[in-house]
Amino acid sequence: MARSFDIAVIEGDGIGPEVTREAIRAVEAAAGLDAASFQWSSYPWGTDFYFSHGRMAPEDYLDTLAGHDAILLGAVGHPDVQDHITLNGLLLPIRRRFDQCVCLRPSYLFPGVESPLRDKAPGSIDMQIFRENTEGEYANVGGRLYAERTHDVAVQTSIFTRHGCRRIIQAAFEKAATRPRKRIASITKSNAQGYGMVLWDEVFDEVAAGFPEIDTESLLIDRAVMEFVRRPESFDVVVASNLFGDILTDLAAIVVGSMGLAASANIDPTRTGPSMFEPVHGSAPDITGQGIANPLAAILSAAMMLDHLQLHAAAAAIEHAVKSLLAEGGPRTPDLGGEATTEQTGEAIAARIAIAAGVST
Ligand code: GGG
Repeated sequence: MARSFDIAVIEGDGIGPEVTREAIRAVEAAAGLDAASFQWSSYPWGTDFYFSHGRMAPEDYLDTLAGHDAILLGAVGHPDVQDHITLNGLLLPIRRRFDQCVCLRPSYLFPGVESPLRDKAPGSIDMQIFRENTEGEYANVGGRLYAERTHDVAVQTSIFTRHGCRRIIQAAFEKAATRPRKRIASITKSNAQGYGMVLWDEVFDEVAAGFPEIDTESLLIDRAVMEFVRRPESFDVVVASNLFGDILTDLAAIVVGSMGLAASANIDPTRTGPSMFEPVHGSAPDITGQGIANPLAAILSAAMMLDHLQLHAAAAAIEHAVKSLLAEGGPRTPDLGGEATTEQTGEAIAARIAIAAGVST
């Protein structure tokens, strides 16, 4: 039976529209494998909207999104708008409103892609990083006192709840249990952050007790960044707070070759509301409009969306197309040492998917 899905598309800023276009092209090419069809509901929110309306999206934008099966996001950010406005005016409220407590960001060294680290074998780096996504350092709790005076004060509070720690750590353990290496690393700074991150450590130990088959390690963030460079192959599943997860996933993306390959999913595990899928990278104003942005992170994020929607054959076809394109020296954008455009890369991926789907292009 054909299944149809209504996807909210927020292309956003900078290279967002360029890469999102290719993600949609890949999904359309793969949809037939699961007898699925898609309606793409496009919302012109972001900094252009901000310049005309003084806000990043209409007041009721979260209600608008609630009716969709998933959200596909490109990028947010503009050099003329402070980043806290773009993030807090669009992206972070979506994660909180729809309780997208799991931010899953895989990092994999694809065959055919070179790590900046010496002698790393294809496939040898393979991490699944679970970033807490609705509280922690991004909770947006605090305020300013005496703003615009010389003695102004800013308070920024991190929020760590037992419930919030438990659900991200539990999700990470559940993933580790499905993977051959069965390892998990928890990253905090609980020697200095003696309340919230100590609570995190306690919850980590409690959840670990339910998974005796999984090897665990707990690292402080300063040690973790060293080990991500020194021994990235040793990490399997990693779980970290909102801020640390954000930073670690940029580092991991570069270790496996490019920000242009880093996909991400913001997931509500209860499936009550829509989950959101976006490349890890931002709007990249330095290359916007040049047609050279790498669309593979957006395409792989769309594959994560398909997996979440239980369209596993379509998701696998996209992942295989990306893997084979990279392994076989197919067209690639300049960040990966190639000369292909965003569109040429997207077309090459769609052609590979079409072969898998038995459709002629
Ligand atoms: N691809 C989405 C995007 O533009 N992200 C920019 C960003 O700064 N995100 C911060 C975050 O993921 O928390």
